[in-house]
This record gives sequence, structure tokens and C-alpha cells, in this order.
Amino acid sequence: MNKTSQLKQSIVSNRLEFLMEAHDALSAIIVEEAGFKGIWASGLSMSAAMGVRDNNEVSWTQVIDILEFMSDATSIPILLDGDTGYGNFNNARRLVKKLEQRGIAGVCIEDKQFPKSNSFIEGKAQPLASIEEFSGKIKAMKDGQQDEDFVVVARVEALIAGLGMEEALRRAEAYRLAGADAVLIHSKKSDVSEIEAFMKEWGGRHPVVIVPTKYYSTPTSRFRELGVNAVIWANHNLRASVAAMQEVSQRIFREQSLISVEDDVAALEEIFRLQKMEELQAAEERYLPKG
Ligand code: SPV
Ligand code: MG
Repeated sequence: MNKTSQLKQSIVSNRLEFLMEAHDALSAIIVEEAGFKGIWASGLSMSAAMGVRDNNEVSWTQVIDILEFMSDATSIPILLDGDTGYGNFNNARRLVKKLEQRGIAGVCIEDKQFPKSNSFIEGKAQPLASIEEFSGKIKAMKDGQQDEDFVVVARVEALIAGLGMEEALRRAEAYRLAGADAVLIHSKKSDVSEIEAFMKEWGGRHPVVIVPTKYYSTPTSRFRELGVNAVIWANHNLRASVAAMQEVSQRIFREQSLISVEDDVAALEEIFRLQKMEELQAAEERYLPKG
């Protein structure tokens, strides 16, 4: 099965599936090796890894360059966090074209205005696109895709923007009718109550994706009971690497020595393995002149 069909299956199947965050090729390899069936190319994580904010400071072609390395290095599908689609319907459909050319299986777009800001920034106003404009964007993306299984997920930010459940449901329904393959309902509450209320009203009419970053203490069995189709663990490789890098940098700075850290960091051999050095060595045997 090709990558688009694999991702489509994951998102529409009634079995709860999981996408794990990666922000570069190395983290993408690690996600695949852990056993995940799909990768979430997180906007927050990719921008943070480049030292900038999650406010479209990374250009969309720079995002595509990162994705190309991620896709080349892995065999599982990638769902891009495509923010708002980087412009209007025209920019969004060109994005789909370029993603398909690079072997990316799908994209999630959110109904905010460009430039977006991260949904969890305290006190930040989150101006939304109109339902009509965002629905047109989804239609243009779905009309433009060449591979029928390329996935477009429509992310509803009404709850993040404080517009209430009715507005969230109205938007989700409009995006379903516009042709989105799934809706992502986002919540910044620390409990699962908004997701529960949404799922109850939604009544299984179309696949639903969630991002439980803030309601992380909810057991996964609850998501299953609610009929959620896919869960995105959105930023945990970035956060794990930040914690590990801060710890080791500070320790080496303090101790001016590697003695205490060697056993706590990945061995060099492990880095070579992740880079598939063996393959290059075998190819050198085969192709370089002997002697
Ligand atoms: C991301 O990972 O960039 C997301 C998810 O958009 S969140 O940060 O949870 O809004
Ligand atoms: Mg994002």
C-alpha cells in the first residue's frame, strides 16, 4: 500500500490510531522504529527546531525541504501540520501539489488566519477564517490532489478561539461537506470535557482526530470509548530532546569533562546505525575500485 492509502486507512478506520511527532529526518526515523504507523510533522516542533516561533516564520518551501528529508528517511506516511495552508485557496492547492510531488501523504490545515500563532499561547487572540473562505480552501485542495487517497484534515479552532461548541460543530460540519477527509477538533482544556461534548453531538458522522497535549492525563481508553479515530502525540520528541540537550550541555559545561556523560548519551555506533552507514559501506565494497 502506498503512503497516502496507509494514512487514509489510519485516519478513517474505526480502530484508534496514533501519529507521533517528528520535526526532522532523525526524529522521523526514531518514530518509525518505535512502531508508529504515521508521523505528525508538527509546525510547532519544526519551527522550534529551527530556532523560530510557530508564527509562520519558517517559509512553506523551507517546511517542504524538511519534509523531503523526513520522507526520504522513512517508509511510513507523514501528515503535515500545514497551519493555514500558507495563504488563500490558491496557495493551499499549490501546497498540495508540492506535497504530492515529495511523497507526503496528507496535510492538516486549521481555520485560522495567516500568519497563525500556536493555539496554546496564553491570552493570544486567535482570529479565525470565515467558514466560507475555509470551506473553499478545502474544496480547492481536494479538487487539486492527484492521488485520490491524499488526506486533507480540517482543523477546527473554534474552541481555542473561545467561540463555543455550537460554532465548533457548525464549522466541523461545513468542512465535512467541503470534502475534508477528517476533522481535527482542538481543545486547550486540561480535561477531556470539550472533546466529550463534541463527540456526543458529532455522533460519528465523519472521522475525528484529536491532539491531547493539554488533556494528557485522560486515559487513551476514553478516546476509544468516545469513538475518536486518530490521536496525535504532537510535540513530545521535541520536548524530550530539549530536556535531554539542556541536561547534557549544562553538565558538560559545569564539569568540563565527558566522564560522567558518556554512558547517558547515545553511542556513536547508534548514530551511524540510524544513518544506515552499513548500506554505504556495502555500496562502497561494490562500486569503488578495489585496492
Ligand atoms: C503542532 O504540533 O504544531 C500543532 C499542535 O499544531 S498544537 O501545538 O498542539 O496546537
Ligand atoms: Mg501547529
